[in-house]
Amino acid sequence: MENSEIARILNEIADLLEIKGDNPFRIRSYRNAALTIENLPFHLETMVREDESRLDEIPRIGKGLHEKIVEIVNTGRCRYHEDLLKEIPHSLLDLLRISGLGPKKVQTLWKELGVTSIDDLERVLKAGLIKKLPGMGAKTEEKILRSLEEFKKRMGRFKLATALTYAQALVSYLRELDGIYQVEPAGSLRRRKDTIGDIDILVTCRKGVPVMERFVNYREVREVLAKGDTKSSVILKCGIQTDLRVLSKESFGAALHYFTGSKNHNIAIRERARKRGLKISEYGIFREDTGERIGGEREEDVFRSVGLPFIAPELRENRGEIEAAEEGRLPKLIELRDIKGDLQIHTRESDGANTIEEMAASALEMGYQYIAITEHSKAVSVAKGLDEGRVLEHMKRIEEVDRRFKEKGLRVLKGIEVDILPSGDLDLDGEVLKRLDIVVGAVHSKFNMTKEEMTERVIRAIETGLIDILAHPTGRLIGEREPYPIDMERVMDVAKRFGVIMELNAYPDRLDLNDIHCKLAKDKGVMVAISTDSHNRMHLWNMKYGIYTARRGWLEKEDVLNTRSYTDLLKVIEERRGLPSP
Ligand code: DGT
Ligand code: CA
Ligand code: CA
Ligand code: ZN
Repeated sequence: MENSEIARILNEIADLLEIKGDNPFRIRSYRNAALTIENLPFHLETMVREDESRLDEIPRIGKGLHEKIVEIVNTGRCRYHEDLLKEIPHSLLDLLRISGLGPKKVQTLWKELGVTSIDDLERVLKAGLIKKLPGMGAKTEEKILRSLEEFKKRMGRFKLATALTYAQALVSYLRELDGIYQVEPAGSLRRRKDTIGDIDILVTCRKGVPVMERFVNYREVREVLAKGDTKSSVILKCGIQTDLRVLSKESFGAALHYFTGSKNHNIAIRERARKRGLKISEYGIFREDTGERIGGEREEDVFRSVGLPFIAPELRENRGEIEAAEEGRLPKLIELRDIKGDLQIHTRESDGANTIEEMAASALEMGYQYIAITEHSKAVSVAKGLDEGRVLEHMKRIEEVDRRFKEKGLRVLKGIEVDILPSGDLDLDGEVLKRLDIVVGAVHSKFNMTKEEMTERVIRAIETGLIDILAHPTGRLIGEREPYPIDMERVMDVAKRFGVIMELNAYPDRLDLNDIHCKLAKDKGVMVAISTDSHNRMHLWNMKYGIYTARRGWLEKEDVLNTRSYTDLLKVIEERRGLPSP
């Protein structure tokens, strides 16, 4: 059983308890545990089977949860979860995915109007019944209607991290079969897009039938949509559709290229082929006149046949990569191993789960040269944000840890994630901010401003000259909250003048900057910092998702701040702070 499957059950328990109006602390503990488990860098089931007691090493998992996790791992189910589902219809949970519909409202809709599904909701919205409910009104109805539209647009797409986890587990499962040669995920997953519609897997093998048999009998399969000799489709328990195709060895490369996409990239490559008297399909590369096959076993064949070097899957969006390849100016894309440190990390002092020492120790294990500890500031009171006094106290603790880790090769920087208030003022005194090694600024409130207001707000913050890095610049939460409207071009122009670095937040729900914004930053000569925004040790491993997005945004090692050595990093910050003041 995958970690994400365990996390899904725990999250559903939290949802169900919320609809019931249960104890908020209990609900939180289920949510926290789910979040932690989803982000574990190892397979929880294996660990539990080896040594159950090691569960206690994982932060935020108490005794009650401990038992439930063991039950889920051992039996694949959880009785508590099933009992809750006897009281509350499962389809009610979908309603919670609609923004503006909290558990209280869902409960009211259910009890008062008998709404138990999205379809029901649409029906009562059309009939105008919601505004008549106690505590709802026309405004609420309007808002729910808009959220519903948004929900329907994004429905059926999954976060990259979720899809990758499931795909990788499925690939290893398939690889165990005798007579299977190649197994490659293709599609948007291979391009590392931030959301994934479905998983496409390509296989070559001695015989197709046993592969298909193994595929449809995978323990994570919920439903078999189609089962054939060369193509099968299933829906996994998590809801992701997965297509498996069996290919001949001679056309594997051509098929890998075709099914990797994107569609627009494919169309452009085929057009290029046509001009050269060639025909490229998922079966191979052929001469148009004679029909003679000239390649297709390897993906490189496709590019070579149209006179191009290999183009990395992440770039294949027809956003200029073919022209760049033609002119020999493809970027040398950044890799995970180029990263030397992490510049957004929370600890227990605000809303993180681990101590400074614990985060430092994990960073050291990862081979980093530095990390920055960046707690929230006081405006984010739910996250126990720090006021000036606590910042100064915390700085001493960071210095103390830094002293101990220095000789081991890791530097711990004194940072903060200071709130950008709606006015554009910063949440902490400038004199205090100046004493920190690194200041990360971020918007965490009042997302409903107009584009002009939000742009002004962020620009004002940059113009204080006190911010080194602008964190998660659009505030999006994938599948949950749209980015707030903001004029990114203007923000980056001002950032450039002030030497401010844009963050690519690598947390799987954020990936913010997105790929297009990364490219924009590069084109404008604005540097990017890839940070995990870690709230516990395990989150440090999310760096890879940031790298994927950076690669989709054409970023090279030089474009990214935290590929710099410790001394060079300090130089960049120092230079920025030395720029002529506003
Ligand atoms: P997704 O699943 O929505 O996240 O996005 P993709 O890119 O994985 O799209 P999918 O699964 O529909 O198809 C996989 C690849 O197959 C796609 O990237 C390119 C190729 N493909 C699919 N349909 C067409 C088509 O009509 N024309 C061309 N040229 N290629 C196509
Ligand atoms: Ca796909
Ligand atoms: Ca597909
Ligand atoms: Zn933040």
